[in-house]
Amino acid sequence: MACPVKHLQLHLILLFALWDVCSMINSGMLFPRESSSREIKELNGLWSFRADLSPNRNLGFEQAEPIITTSLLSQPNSDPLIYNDITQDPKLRDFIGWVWYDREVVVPSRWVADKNIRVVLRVGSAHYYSVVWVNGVKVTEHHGGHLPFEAEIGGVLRGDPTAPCRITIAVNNTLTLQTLPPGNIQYLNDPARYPKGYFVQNTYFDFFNYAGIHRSVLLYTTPQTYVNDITVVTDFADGAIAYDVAVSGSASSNASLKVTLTDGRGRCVATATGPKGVLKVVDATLWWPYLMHERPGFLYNMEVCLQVAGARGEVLEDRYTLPVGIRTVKVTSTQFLINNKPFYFHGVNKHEDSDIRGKGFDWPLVVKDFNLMKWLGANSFRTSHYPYDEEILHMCDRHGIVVIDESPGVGIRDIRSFGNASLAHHLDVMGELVTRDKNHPSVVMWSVANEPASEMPPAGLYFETVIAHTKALDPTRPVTYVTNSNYARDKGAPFVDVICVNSYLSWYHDPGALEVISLQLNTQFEEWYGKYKKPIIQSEYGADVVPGLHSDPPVMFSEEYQVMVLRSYHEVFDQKRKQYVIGELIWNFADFMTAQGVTRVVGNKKGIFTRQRQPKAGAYTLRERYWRIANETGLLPPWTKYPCSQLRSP
Ligand code: BDP
Repeated sequence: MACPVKHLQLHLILLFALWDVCSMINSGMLFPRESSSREIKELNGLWSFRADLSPNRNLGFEQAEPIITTSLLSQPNSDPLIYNDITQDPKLRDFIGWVWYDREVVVPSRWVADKNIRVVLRVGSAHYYSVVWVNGVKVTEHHGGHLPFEAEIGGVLRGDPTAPCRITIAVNNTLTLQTLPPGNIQYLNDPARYPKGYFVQNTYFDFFNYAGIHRSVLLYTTPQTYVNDITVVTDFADGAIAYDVAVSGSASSNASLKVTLTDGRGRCVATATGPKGVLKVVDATLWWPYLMHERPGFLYNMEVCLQVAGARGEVLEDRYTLPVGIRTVKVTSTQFLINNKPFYFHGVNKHEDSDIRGKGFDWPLVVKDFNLMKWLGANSFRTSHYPYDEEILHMCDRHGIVVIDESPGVGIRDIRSFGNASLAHHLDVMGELVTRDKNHPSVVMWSVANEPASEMPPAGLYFETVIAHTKALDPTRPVTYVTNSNYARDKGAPFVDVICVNSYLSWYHDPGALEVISLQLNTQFEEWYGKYKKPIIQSEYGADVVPGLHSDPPVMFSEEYQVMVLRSYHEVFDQKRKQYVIGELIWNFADFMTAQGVTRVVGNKKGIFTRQRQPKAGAYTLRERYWRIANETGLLPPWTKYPCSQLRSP
């Protein structure tokens, strides 16, 4: 008789082998963590800053290559790293082109003197195209915001150990039809209407294109032979964690590896040796989503200890600890399963966005947002419309908040953005995203794009390729993109695992006509399911509200209207979630800044919270609903049982 546990373990190993064969990534992007062999020096705070306002926007390069002279920075502002909303200068708020950051850093002399130390400069994200120099030597460049990039700079520092370490980063926010997201620069040449050289940047998304350095810049160290990457695949059925450690450095072929798994109390629960193996946890505690289990977000710590013999026979060590959650994800034609139990997404779409900071990372904001999501009874969110800071994913892992991890592929709407150059870049970006986020248990699905023109002829092959590539990079997670195309004409839908549909009934379509929602939403679901027989998430729906605006009967932009839109959608969700609708994500968690336009009153107001994170009436409607759904599942732990009757809209 076949043993189911053995069968599952074999399945896991096969899956992992597949990952191995398919993986096209050689270099890892492990989140920087301190350990007995690794140190971190954060470079946050004030940097010298200057935008290149010269007519051709190229003065910095003309003056600076290869050594950055100080002339461009001769009147440095002392600005935080995102500049758009901290300035009083409208030219800088809407600036397009190169900006320059520069800073002298004190590097511990030991890092330079000890040749066994690698010194790595890491930029968490800079938008969009960046070039980095250390002491005038170009060390790296990177295309794309929202994802990290790094460079080993020990060699440069050792070149002249007496020189201070001067880091210069040039960042250009110009978008083209081949960038992700795409955009284009349009010159307006009518001399009667525009000054000479006047141009605008057009984008096909509404959020403000915050520029500059968005996330942490830091230096960290590793030994010369080091743990470069770790991949884990877990199986809930037999508590198995299959791991694969990539080692880099001159002595990598002689490295020995020990892997130790500890539980929350630091007790060792499994060990293994060698770069690849399987850790077996007896009576494993699984990773569960928030509101699905009394112990959501349980994480083990997997410590990898690498040892090599040094030149004098001494033992050189690298240690890296990865948090690991044991869980599986599976999609059927009607369900989304986590650990083989049906999971219903009742959550939000977010933006990294707040007053003054724009998209700049901010811990108090992150914590506030998690408190609000838990208050709301939200169990999930989509990282609309780009990868979020890794610290946010760590929070999701710990709190059991489920994530649909989206690439910056938003607004692929021009046919020229479906060409080979765009496709090649999209594949690279998916590689960077999967490399960075593959080990997060909270990440349950990849979204490769938002609202592309997926009815255009090249979209079929384009999305077939991007999705196949993503699945090859990670065979363990479903892949989707978010569509607002017509079900009959969408060319990418045959390749997704889950259909994610956005619709704005009674808003962008039939504005003001609340009575059409029920019929049209029913039709939407039946058409998509009828054609594809795949589970569906309502990945966006909502209505703008100017907070404090009231109207009865409800009219657009009033608090009452948003509530009515939500309720009308919810009635249909309640019928369809018994069948094949597996989730609902409100657009949006909070109001956010947009480009200026006639449909935006200082930003997009579809938040159920204001930009300052205060609830609108819609937040209470959603809160009542989400807790009711959580209570209904019967899986809610007793300590979280929420007295729905006491939840009332104000
Ligand atoms: C959707 C987009 C989202 C917008 C939203 C809106 O996916 O990014 O913010 O419309 O206009 O189509 O509010």
